[in-house]
Parts: sequence; C-alpha cells; structure tokens
Amino acid sequence: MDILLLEQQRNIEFGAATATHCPYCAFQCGIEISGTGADVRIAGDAAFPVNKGALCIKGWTAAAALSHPDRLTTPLARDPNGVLVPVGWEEALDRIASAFKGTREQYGPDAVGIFGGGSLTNEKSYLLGKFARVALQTANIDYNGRFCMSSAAGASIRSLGLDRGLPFALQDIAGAQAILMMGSNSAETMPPMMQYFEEQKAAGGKLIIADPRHTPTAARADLHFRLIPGTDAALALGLIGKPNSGYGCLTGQGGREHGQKADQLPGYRRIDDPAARQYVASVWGVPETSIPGPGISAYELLDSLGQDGGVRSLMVMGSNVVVSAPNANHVVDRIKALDFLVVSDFFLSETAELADVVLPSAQWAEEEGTMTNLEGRVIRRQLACERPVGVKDDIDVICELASRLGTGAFFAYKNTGEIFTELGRASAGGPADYSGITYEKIDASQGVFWPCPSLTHPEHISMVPPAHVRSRRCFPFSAPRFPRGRARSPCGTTRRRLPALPDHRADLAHYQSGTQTRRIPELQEMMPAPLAEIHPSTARRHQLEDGGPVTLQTRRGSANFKTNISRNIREDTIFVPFHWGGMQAANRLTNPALDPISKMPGFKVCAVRIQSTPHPASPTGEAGNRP
Ligand SMILES: Nc1nc2c(c(=O)[nH]1)N[C@H]1C(S)=C(S)[C@@H](COP(=O)(O)OP(=O)(O)OC[C@H]3O[C@@H](n4cnc5c(=O)[nH]c(N)nc54)[C@H](O)[C@@H]3O)O[C@H]1N2
Ligand SMILES: Nc1nc2c(c(=O)[nH]1)N[C@H]1C(S)=C(S)[C@@H](COP(=O)(O)OP(=O)(O)OC[C@H]3O[C@@H](n4cnc5c(=O)[nH]c(N)nc54)[C@H](O)[C@@H]3O)O[C@H]1N2
Ligand code: SF4
Ligand SMILES: [Mo]
Repeated sequence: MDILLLEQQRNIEFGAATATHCPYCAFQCGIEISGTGADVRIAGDAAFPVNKGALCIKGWTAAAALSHPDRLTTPLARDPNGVLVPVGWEEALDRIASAFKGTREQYGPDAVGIFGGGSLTNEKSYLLGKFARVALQTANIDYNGRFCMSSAAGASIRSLGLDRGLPFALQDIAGAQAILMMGSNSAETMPPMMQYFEEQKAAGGKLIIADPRHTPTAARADLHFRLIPGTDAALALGLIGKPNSGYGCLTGQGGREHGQKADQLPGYRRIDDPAARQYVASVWGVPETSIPGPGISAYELLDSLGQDGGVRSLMVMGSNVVVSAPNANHVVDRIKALDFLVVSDFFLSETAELADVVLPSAQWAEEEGTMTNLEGRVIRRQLACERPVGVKDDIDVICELASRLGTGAFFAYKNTGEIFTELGRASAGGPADYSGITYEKIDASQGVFWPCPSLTHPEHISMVPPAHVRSRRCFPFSAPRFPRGRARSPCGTTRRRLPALPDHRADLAHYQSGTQTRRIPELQEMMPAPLAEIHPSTARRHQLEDGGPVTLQTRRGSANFKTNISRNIREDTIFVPFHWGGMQAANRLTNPALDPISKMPGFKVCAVRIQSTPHPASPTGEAGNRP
C-alpha cells in the first residue's frame, strides 16, 4: 500500500553506510550498517554517545537474521487438513478480518485480543494501541513489557512519580560515589554499559551488586550480596542508595508510553482518566465513549484464551509467548483453545507454529521509525536494506486490516513520519510528552529525551540529557510486592572472595525467546543449549555430572537442561536461561502468580525439584529461567 510505494520512490541507495541502531536490547547501541543481501556488514557507531562505538556479540552478528534462509517471505494459512501453507496477502488479510468480525459479532468486541511487543517501534506500538481501541474497540491489548519491567515501572512511579527505564542519564553513573544494582547483570545483558562502571571505578566510585549468582557483573563489583532470590526487600530496607532494577527490551518503554498496555493511552496517560480519554478521542476524531476502558494484563489475557468471557481471536505482533510467558504448558493449552490466532513475525516462532494465519514481517533494517532507549532517549531506526519480496511492514498490515474492518479513514497515513507526528499530538500534555520531537531533531542531535513538549526550547534540542532527566537520579528503592509475602532475611549474604566464572558466557549469546539468536551460527556455537547452573554440593547430592543432562520439575511442568556445575551459584539455588522452546523451555516450570500492583508475573523465582533420574531423552540440557 501507499507507505510501501513511497519508500520505493525515495530511491534509497541500499548498500551505502547508514547510521541506525541494533535491533535487540534497550541499550540501543548506535551501529553503522552497509552492504546488501548476504553481504550486509555492521560496525559500532563511535559518534553515538550511548555505546560510543562498543557493541556486544549480538549486535555484531545481527545482520545474519536479515538474509537467513528460515525467513518468512509469504503469508501462511491453514489448509483444510490443518497444514500451514503459503497464501497471498489478500487472502491472509481477508481471513483475519473475517475472523475478527465473526468473533466480535458472536462474543462482543472484547473477545478479540492483541498481544504486542517491546521490540516494536514507537510508531507501531502507537498504531497497535489505536487499532485495538478504534478499529476493534477491544479493551484487551497488552504486551510483553508486562513480563519485563512493569514492576520496576510501578516502583519508579511510586517513588519518583515518573517511570523511565533508568531514572538518570548513563553519563551520571561515572560520577556516582556508590551504586547498588539489584537483580541486574549488565555485563552480560548490556555489555557496552560496563564502560560507564569502569569510568566510575577510575573516579573512585564503588559498585555493589545484589545477586544470588557470582555473575560477570558481580565479578567487577566492590561488594557482592549473594542473597537468597526474592529477599531484596529485606536488603533494600537496612541500605540507602541509587539502586536500579530492570530496564528491558528494546523499546519496552515506548510500548507502554504509547498505548500497548491495557491500562494506558498515548503519552503514558491512564485509560480510566476522563480528561485523558477526552483528549485522545479528540486527536483520533472518535467519540470518547467509543474508547474502551482498561483491559486485562498480559498473563491474565493469555489465561483467558478460549474461556467464557475471555479472548477468542488473538493477534500476536512482536512476542513469542509460548517461550517467554510463565507457566508455558498452560499457555499452550489456552492458545490451542482459541477460535483464531494470527502471528506476525520474521520467522516461524514457536507461537507462530500454532497460528491459523502467519504474516511475514519486515525486520529492523528494512523499516523506519523511532525507538526509546533505557534512558528515555528517543532515537531513529533508519531504512537501510531492501526487504525481501513478499514481506510487509507491520504498519501496512495494521492499516490494511483497519480498512477491512471499516475504519480505514482513521488509519490513512502517507508515511511513517505522519504516524509519529500524530503520536506526538496524542501524547501532548501527558507524562511522556513527545510533541516537541521530530525526526529532524532526532537526526540532528543523536536522540531527544522525553518529556519534550517544545519544538524550539533549547533544553529540548541539545545532545545532553536535560535537567528534567538529570534531576531525578537519587531515589529510594521500592521493591515489587508479591502476594505470598516472600521476603526473608537475606542470610547468606557474603563478602567472601569467590572463584571466577567459567568461560561459558551463560546469557550473553541469546536474546529473549531466542527466535532470532538461535538462528545465528556464531551465537549458537557460543551456547548451543541451555545450561542449568548448579552448585557442586547440590550436583553431588543428586549424582549429576558436569555437562550431563538434568531434568527440573515443578508443579507446573518439567524441562530438560545440561548441567553446569559451578561455585558461582548458591547451594540452594539453580539458575537457568529462558531462550529455548519445547522441552528446553524454562517457562514450563515458572509460576505465573501476579504482583498485585504491576500485574507482572513473579516468574523469575520459583521452587524447583531436581528429578533424581535424569531424563534419558534429554540430549542437550534445558533450562530455565533467570532463575
Ligand atoms: N544477552 C541478553 N541480553 C539481554 C536480554 C537477553 O535476553 N539476552 N534481554 C534484554 C531484556 S528484555 C531485559 S529485561 C534485560 C534484563 O537484564 P537484567 O536486568 O540484567 O536482568 P536478568 O538477566 O533478567 O537478571 C539479572 C540477574 O538477577 C539475578 N536475580 C534473580 N533473582 C533475583 C532476586 O530475587 N534478587 C536479586 N537481587 N537478583 C536476582 C539473576 O541471577 C541475574 O544474574 O536484558 C536485556 N538484554
Ligand atoms: N523465565 C523467564 N521468562 C522471561 C524472562 C525471564 O527472565 N525469565 N524475561 C522476560 C522478559 S524481560 C521479556 S522482555 C520477555 C521477552 O519475550 P518475548 O516477548 O517472546 O520477546 P522476543 O523473544 O523478543 O519476541 C519477539 C518475537 O517477535 C519477533 N519480532 C521482533 N521484532 C518484531 C517486529 O518488529 N515485528 C514483528 N511482527 N515481530 C517482531 C521476533 O522474531 C520474536 O519471535 O520474556 C520474558 N520471559
Ligand atoms: S548491548 Fe544491546 S543494543 Fe548493544 S549490541 Fe548488544 S544487544 Fe545490541
Ligand atoms: Mo525484558
């Protein structure tokens, strides 16, 4: 449709170097991408002030996913035998629109649900939220950010009055006398961030880590509290400092700022606030009464699938919930009970395998838009490569579906920039005000920090974080609350010198549900299967051998891993990553109990049993969770 045509007419010189950003985590390293086809090359962008040229291995190898042979290049739909077969775009979009209409007629608008992702650009996040409220008129839209940092966000709002991934600019790390990090392993999850801690160390500052594991980040710390998982509240109540907890997926921040979250409208406005509803309705040109109220949160939405009063038809865009949601066996059962599932992805993810219709989406280098990094810096994703024939941008998909649902007039954009301008207007006056941000301003200043209510005020056009970002850097920590008071005293806290971490680079190689990184040869070589990190005494008690199989079990399921015997873990704790599917999925084990305030599942910690007889059919290992 028109956006596609316009991009082609712009006659971009594909292959020339383009400054853009890594597709993965919220650090959003600046990269330079050049070349075409299988010869696309990536280099760190030394001019971008966040990573200053540094990248992790995932960034260096990100181009491999663009030309990967597994790439979806045509829509797929079930044939009469239930097999996914290639179909044309018209047929795929018609099937989706007719399923959504049928569900709406039979069960009402809230029976159609949307599950979005923090990896979507701000423009897509905004449009998906508007699509839910205007085209589908459903309350039920939520996204993977609820699995990521919504507890940290809730804590920030209560302690600071503002939710921003990091409540201070990265450059302020270097000047801090002491920093306490609880439940964060930046050396493996955002390695280029470590340069700021090195600067802090050189200036005489101290780093304190609270983590049950002796991680590479803890190895760099002056003090390591090796606490029992879930006891952070007890630790945080004796300590005063500048702690940090959680700053997530790519633009998870933008996702909730612009309406993918069940309780929010663009600009981080509450959907139950009458003034906010009135204002956003006026921007959208719809009656205020037509905007639905708050919907249910991500796990509640998945739990409702196919149930009476629940969601019957679901669209998933930018998430692989079968691998990443807690209590995965149950989630698969619920998905199978749906009347209709459509998944948009680059690859046939574990979730897409269960879909009635699969849509092939453009990847990061083949689209344009904006993202918001962990500092609240709004940056540009630039179009750098031609997308494969047959692949569409999610934006085109949303607009074409809206048109089939009779609401095309509300989704008539000439280009992505028009969507961003409308997003800015819809956010104006809200806590996350983007109205003073333009693509041109971002390009001229290496990103613009929100809130940015003014097009011209000098504070909103400079490269350094403005005062409103910098002033919020000292705050007390509010720990997330879980229903069954778990807080115990952090006995076992230690200052012993600990042995070095073995060089298996546990978590560095893989990203999230692994759909992308499990397909990249260098990353698979670094970590071909999930390792369960187990203390030598625990391993001895259960007769486990290093490198051998181990099966872990909870009331919700069991999963297979490879044993990694290590003194870096507490004797009473096992750590597993969550980047694999099938019998290697950590989330088969995890507990979906929700934090009553943020509705984030408490799945990062659960009680687990080692099955005494290791699973014979476990060729590799399997494993879980960050724990
Ligand atoms: N390589 C890689 N990098 C990533 C990602 C990825 O998948 N792979 N994902 C990105 C995303 S979306 C996110 S949200 C971030 C997450 O990155 P981080 O915030 O660094 O978080 P995690 O790796 O989830 O967990 C960090 C540490 O918390 C410890 N921990 C577990 N339970 C507790 C507890 O109860 N108390 C304390 N104090 N510590 C605990 C774990 O041992 C672990 O070392 O990383 C981003 N970067
Ligand atoms: N046990 C356990 N579970 C966890 C966590 C944990 O620490 N432990 N961490 C949680 C956290 S922090 C997070 S953020 C979630 C993440 O988990 P997910 O929500 O599953 O996130 P991704 O793996 O990034 O999934 C994104 C999917 O969308 C596709 N995709 C990426 N970008 C786009 C796009 O622009 N358009 C479309 N159509 N598709 C796209 C990718 O190929 C991938 O299949 O997992 C959570 N689950
Ligand atoms: S730290 Fe994050 S943004 Fe930077 S290269 Fe690695 S995955 Fe990409
Ligand atoms: Mo995340």
